[in-house]
Amino acid sequence: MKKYQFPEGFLWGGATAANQIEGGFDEGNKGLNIADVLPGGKERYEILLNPGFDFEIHLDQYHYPNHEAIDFYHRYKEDIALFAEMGFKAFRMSIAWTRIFPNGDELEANEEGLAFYDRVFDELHKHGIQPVVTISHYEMPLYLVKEYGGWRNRQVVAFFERYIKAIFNRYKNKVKYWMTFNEINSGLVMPIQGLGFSIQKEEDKYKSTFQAYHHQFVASAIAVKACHEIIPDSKIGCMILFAPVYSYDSNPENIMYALQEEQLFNYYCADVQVRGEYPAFIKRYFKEHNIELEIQEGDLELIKEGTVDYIGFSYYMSRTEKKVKTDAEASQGNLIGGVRNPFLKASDWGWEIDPIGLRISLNKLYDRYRKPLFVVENGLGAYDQVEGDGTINDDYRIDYLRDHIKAMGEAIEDGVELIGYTSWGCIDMVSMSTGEFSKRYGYIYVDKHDDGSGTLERKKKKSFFWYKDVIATNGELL
Ligand code: BGP
Repeated sequence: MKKYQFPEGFLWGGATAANQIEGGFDEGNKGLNIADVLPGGKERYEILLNPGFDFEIHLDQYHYPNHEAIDFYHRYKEDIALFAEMGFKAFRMSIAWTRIFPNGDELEANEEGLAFYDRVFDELHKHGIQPVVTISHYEMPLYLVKEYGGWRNRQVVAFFERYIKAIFNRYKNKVKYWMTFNEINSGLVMPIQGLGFSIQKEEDKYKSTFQAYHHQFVASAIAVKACHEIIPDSKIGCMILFAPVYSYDSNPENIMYALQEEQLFNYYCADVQVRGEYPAFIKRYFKEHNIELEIQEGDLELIKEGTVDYIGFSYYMSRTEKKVKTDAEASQGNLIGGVRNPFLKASDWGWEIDPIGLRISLNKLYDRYRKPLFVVENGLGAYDQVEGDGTINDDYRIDYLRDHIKAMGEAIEDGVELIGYTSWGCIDMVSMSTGEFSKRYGYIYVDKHDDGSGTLERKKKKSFFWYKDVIATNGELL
């Protein structure tokens, strides 16, 4: 059996997001954020893809899974001890902006929120685990969405700056790895999550989306510069949802189409954040969609100065494209579109499983940018079964992860600089796209169900012991 060589100090671990694990949605003076008002189940999917939700809480109508989530807010010690038992070197988590600035536009940070993350970071360090912190993971203060229109409004940049300076100053001795916006490019398909839009008017959809992006790019550059100033020994990255785009066949029309989709979805944001300038291809796109950005004096210089140190990205699937496609060919459940790839199997949610696609992604990103890469999300959402004896035999998850880790090993041999792997959902949590608990990713099972019932008890799955061995042998024992 082939043995893979992962670099010394490789950051093995797991990844989470505040709104999907913490719960305690109204504790510690926390304000409401977008995730707090998204219902679970089918409604959520519709809302994500068809913005127009009124963002009010309808307690009598909907179940809000993020309100209690898996109660990490109260159980973080127990959970971190389990991560430590697996040997985690790194734990990716996010800070909820609304714990620090409940409405988003206050002048002073909320001490109770700051103190909560102090406790979490201290607990991680106690176990020798490096926190890797996402500054904004699919949530922003609801107040900023309703009163200011989310990232469409330039004023939000200043509020964000206040937020990041508060957390950099507070945690400068505790957090060395940072990331700005989670899956920043996903706002192209899910503007609610990524850009904080509520109602998108069809007529100004393009303009407002790309204007909001411009504001995020400025905010990201401000964050990078501030991070380097306040925490000189830190590394701050971007976070891209990367899904390599394949042409369905060798028809040049389809190859060109796949290339354009790849440019827009995979590279548009990354080019700005990594190279510090708008890519050449976007000029034509803007012209064809009548987009004229409002760019303030100094913005482009700032973007040039605020380039990231590494590229964090999530990888779940590839995408296969065809210029003209019928509904029957469309891939099922794949949030980012495309047609079904006849060579690939898919998860129960229609996400196509393609480990070679991860090797391809790593090669593409490294060829283009020559910056260290960090796989900060990857994993299999599956239905798990607790057996009569209490065991959870998730061999399908082990197979999935093993194949993807091997693909990373191959990419390292290809010459790619890869610094870490934090698989998604190291502990079961609320699913982002379905708002349900039954789509599980964890090495740790949480007794919590789609209707909100469950004891919240944690149980180790078979994959827990497998991943522990992988980490202990630095990827040799797969
Ligand atoms: C990514 C998000 C995560 C996450 C993961 C799995 O897009 O960054 O927040 O949840 O996907 O998605 P899901 O939970 O919908 O299966």
